[in-house]
Amino acid sequence: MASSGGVPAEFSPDRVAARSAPEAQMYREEHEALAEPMRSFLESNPEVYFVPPQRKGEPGRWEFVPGSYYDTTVGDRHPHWKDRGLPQPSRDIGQLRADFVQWGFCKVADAIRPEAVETIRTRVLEQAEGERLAGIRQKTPSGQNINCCVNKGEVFAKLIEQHPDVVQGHAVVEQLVTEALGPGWICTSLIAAISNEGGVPQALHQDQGMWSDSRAPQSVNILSAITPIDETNGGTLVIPGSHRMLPDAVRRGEPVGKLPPCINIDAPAGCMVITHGHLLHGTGHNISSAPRIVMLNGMQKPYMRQQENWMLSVRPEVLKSASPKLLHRMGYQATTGGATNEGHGFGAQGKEGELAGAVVDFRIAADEGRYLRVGELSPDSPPELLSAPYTLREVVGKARAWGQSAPVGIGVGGIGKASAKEKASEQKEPPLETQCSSKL
Ligand SMILES: O=C(O)CCC(=O)C(=O)O
Ligand SMILES: [Fe+2]
Repeated sequence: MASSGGVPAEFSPDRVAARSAPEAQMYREEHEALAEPMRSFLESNPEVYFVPPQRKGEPGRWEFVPGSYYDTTVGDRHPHWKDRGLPQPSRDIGQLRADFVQWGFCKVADAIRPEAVETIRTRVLEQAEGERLAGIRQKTPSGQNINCCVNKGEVFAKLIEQHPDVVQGHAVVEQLVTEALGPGWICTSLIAAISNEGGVPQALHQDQGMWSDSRAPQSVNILSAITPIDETNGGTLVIPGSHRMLPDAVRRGEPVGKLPPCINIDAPAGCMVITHGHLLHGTGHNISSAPRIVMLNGMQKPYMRQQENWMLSVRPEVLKSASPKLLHRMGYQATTGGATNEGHGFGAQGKEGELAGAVVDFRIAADEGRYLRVGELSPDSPPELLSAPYTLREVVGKARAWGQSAPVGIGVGGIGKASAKEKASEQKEPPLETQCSSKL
């Protein structure tokens, strides 16, 4: 049976819609289950709700409802929490690990060097004012966010890569993140979250809504206190232990019940608070007159899409001076299953500095207006098209010159031949010659 234009009637959009009622759809229960555990959490905990942001021209005017989730204090002063051993700032990796597993967060004391804290604080405040004057301020219900910080000061690039010049506690922090996420983790974004006087509290949320039944997280957030934070200036609200309570309910197939109350996290400047992706949290409200600054630096599994689209947004100068570690962290290393570019990156493991998966040269070529992509080719293509200086050739040639693999079958001709020096210092990785499309 044929309909208009000879297209079989089964393919007509109306016919498809008529046969795709919700009951007919496959995997429906699983997709609907994505509303959980937040739906039952909100039903069972009515003191948690979305606080409508202030209206324009009425900063500071919102209805404070006593007894709500944000009407709270820090753990040490909270009647429910004060004697329960909530995380304290620590440099002891054993203690930090135990805190993270039990409570869903830990506080790495003195993780950032004091001089770097000061540089970040000054830079964030200047940037905030600059963006306001430029008319591009990114307002939030709590105050103001500075996005894509990597473009806005060298100190931020070093914060993302946890360079020892900035993050003196990097060994502890990176070890904990690696245990939480497994090897190969990358960064999702670096944002400065400023909470200003009168801002509203953020809705409680999980940063990781996916894999809602997992024990280990797929993402963690590193919240760096740049000003001291506490209950007076919007210290991050959290429900300690919620990173276990919510997934437990999902695994049991039961609704989430009544949860314990929120606290405000308190932390001195320079402390890094690492949070589990399933932990319920949100910005608190600031009743002090000074801005509160927390750097939000999420880390995640390498196969998840990143929050910041660093492939497009990073400034060329930042990319050119980026360390292999920073490039990796921003997702510029393909993993065979992700971020390959015109096929370059198949066979790569997503490691730092691995030329077989390095995609930054494509971006730099694009910036310089010389990215030549492979288009339609055929046996009838003119010779100049067949021998064109495709950027793919250049990138693959560079990887091969260093003894690293490239997609099977790509001839690199004379382009990218190794220099004697390069040959002498070949990388230690064994060449990967297989083309595999399933590895993440
Ligand atoms: O500002 C904070 O304290 C936390 C912000 C946050 O959790 C978020 O924006 O996802
Ligand atoms: Fe968050």
